[in-house]
Amino acid sequence: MLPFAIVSLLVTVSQGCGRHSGDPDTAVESSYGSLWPLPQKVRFSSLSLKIRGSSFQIRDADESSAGPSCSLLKNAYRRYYEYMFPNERTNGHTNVFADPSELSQLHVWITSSDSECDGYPVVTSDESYELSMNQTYAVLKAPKVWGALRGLETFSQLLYEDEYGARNINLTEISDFPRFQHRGVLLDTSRHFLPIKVILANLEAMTMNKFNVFHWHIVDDPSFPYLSRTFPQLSQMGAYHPYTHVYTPADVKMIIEFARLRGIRVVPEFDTPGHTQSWGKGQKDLLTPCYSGPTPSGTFGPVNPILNTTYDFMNLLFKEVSEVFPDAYVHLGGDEVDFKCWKSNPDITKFMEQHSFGDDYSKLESFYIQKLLDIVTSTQKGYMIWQEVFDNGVKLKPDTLIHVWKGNQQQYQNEMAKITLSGYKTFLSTPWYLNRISYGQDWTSLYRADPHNFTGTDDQKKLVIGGEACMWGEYVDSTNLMPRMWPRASAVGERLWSAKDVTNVNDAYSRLSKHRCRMVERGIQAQSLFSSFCRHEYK
Ligand code: CP6
Repeated sequence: MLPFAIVSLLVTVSQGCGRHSGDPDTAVESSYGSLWPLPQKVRFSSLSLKIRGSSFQIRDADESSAGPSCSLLKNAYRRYYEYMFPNERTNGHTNVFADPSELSQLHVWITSSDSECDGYPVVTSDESYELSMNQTYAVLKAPKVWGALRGLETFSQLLYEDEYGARNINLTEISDFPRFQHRGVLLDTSRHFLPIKVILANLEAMTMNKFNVFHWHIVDDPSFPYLSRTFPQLSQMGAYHPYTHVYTPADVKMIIEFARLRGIRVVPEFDTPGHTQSWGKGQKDLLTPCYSGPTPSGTFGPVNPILNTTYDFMNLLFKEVSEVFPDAYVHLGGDEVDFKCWKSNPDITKFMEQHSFGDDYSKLESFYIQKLLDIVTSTQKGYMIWQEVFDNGVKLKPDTLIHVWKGNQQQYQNEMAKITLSGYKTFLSTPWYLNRISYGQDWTSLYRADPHNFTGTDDQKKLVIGGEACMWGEYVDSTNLMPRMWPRASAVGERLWSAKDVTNVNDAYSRLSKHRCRMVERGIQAQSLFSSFCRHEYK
C-alpha cells in the first residue's frame, strides 16, 4: 500500500474565508500546490519522486484504443513534454536509463473503443480522466482523447522544482471531470483585428485553464474581417484592410484545427440584425435606410427585415458558415437592436401595418429572427442567441442555447430562473465581462460568481450548461489582450470546472499566483495578481 494522506476538498473549503491573501498577513500556502482549476478529487501522498526530461517519456498505454496513428495525442505529448522540460534537448528518444527512485513514464490509456481522436469536440464530449502512479510510472486513463488532454495538463501541473531547479512530483491520485460542459471565452475581432498568432496564443492559454469553447465574435459594426467565399465583397469593403486585416479560409481552418487539438470548439458568431454596419459596405440593400423626415438621411440601421433579398443573402451566407465551421452550433447574436432607424423608414411603417405589428418593433425583430432561425435550422445547425431574443418572445427550437449577458446580479439571476423555467438551456456571461477593468484584485468577484446561484429547482439548474468570459474589443487589441485576459479568465475557468464548494479565495490566491507564473514561463503574458515574484521571470 502506498502512503496516501487523504486531503479532502472539505478541508480546504473550511479554512476561514476572510480576506484573501493579497495581504501577506493572511497568506496561506494551498495544500494543492499550483493545481488550477482544482480537480474534483485529489489524493496526495508525501512521497516525492524525481522526474527528469532525459529519462522521462509520455507514451500510449499498451491497452489504449488510440494507437500511434492518433496525431492529436502525439501532438499533445510533445507539447506537454516541452512544457515540463523546457530546457531539454531531445529528438523525442529518451535514452538515459531512469534510476529506481525516478518516475520515468506516463502511460496514456484511452479506455473507450472509440477514442474520438479524429473527431471534433462537442458539447457532450467526455472530458473526464483518472491519474494514478506508482514509483516508476504514472497512468492517465480517460474514455476519450478529450479527457486525456485535460489529464495531461493536470499532470504537467504536478511538477515542481526544488531549490536547485531539479524537478519533483509527489505520488498522486486524481479523478476529475468538469462541473459544466460549456466553458467559453469570447474574443471580438471586429472592434480590433486580432492577428492569428494572438488568437492561437489565447487558445493555448485556454487549454491551460481547461476552457473548451472559443466563441468567435468575428464581425460587428466597425469591421468585417471574415473572408467569405460566397460574398468576398463583405471583407473587401468591410474589413479594416482587404488583404492584411482579414481571416482567409485557410486562416479559419488553421484556427479550428489548432483548437481541435486542444479539445476546444470554435463557435462563430454572425450577429444580426443589429451590429451590422460593416456588412452594409459590401452588400447593397442589406441594411435599412434611415430617414430624416420624408427623405433618406444617407445613414443605415439594422438589417432590412422587409426585403426578400435579405433572406436570400442570409441563406447563402449561413450555408457557407455551416460548411466552414464544423461545430454543431452557430451564435446568431440578436442583441441590442436599435429601433430608431426602423421607425423613421416609411416602407417599414407600411410593412408594420400590413402585418398588424402596431408600433411594437420587437415584433418586427422577432419576425426577422424567426426567419433567420429557420434558415439556420435548414443547414442542420443548432443555434445560440443573446438573451434579448428570448426576452422578445421569439419562438425558439427547444434545444436553443440562451446567452445571458445583461443586468446586475439580481437581474441576471431572475433571467436565468425565467429561461430555465421555460425549459431552455442557458449559459452565463454577465459577471464575466473581462473588458471591464478596475483597480485592485477584481478576479475575486469573477471567482465568486456562480451560474447556479438563482432560485430554481434542481431540474432548472440542470439546464445551465456553463458560461463564458467575454473580452469585448473596443479597448483591446494585440498589445493588451493577453494580460487583460489572463489570469482573470482563469478565475472563471475554475468556477466552471471545479466542484461547487471550491470557493476559498485564500486557497485560490495561493494556487492562482503559481499558475500565473507557470503561464508566464510557458510564454503567456499573464498579468500579475499582486506584489510578488516568479522564479523564472519573462524569457
Ligand atoms: N457588442 C455586441 C458589444 C456588446 C454586446 N454585443 C457589449 C455590451 C456591453 C458591454 C460590453 C459589450 N460591444 N455585439 C452585448 C452582448 Cl459593457
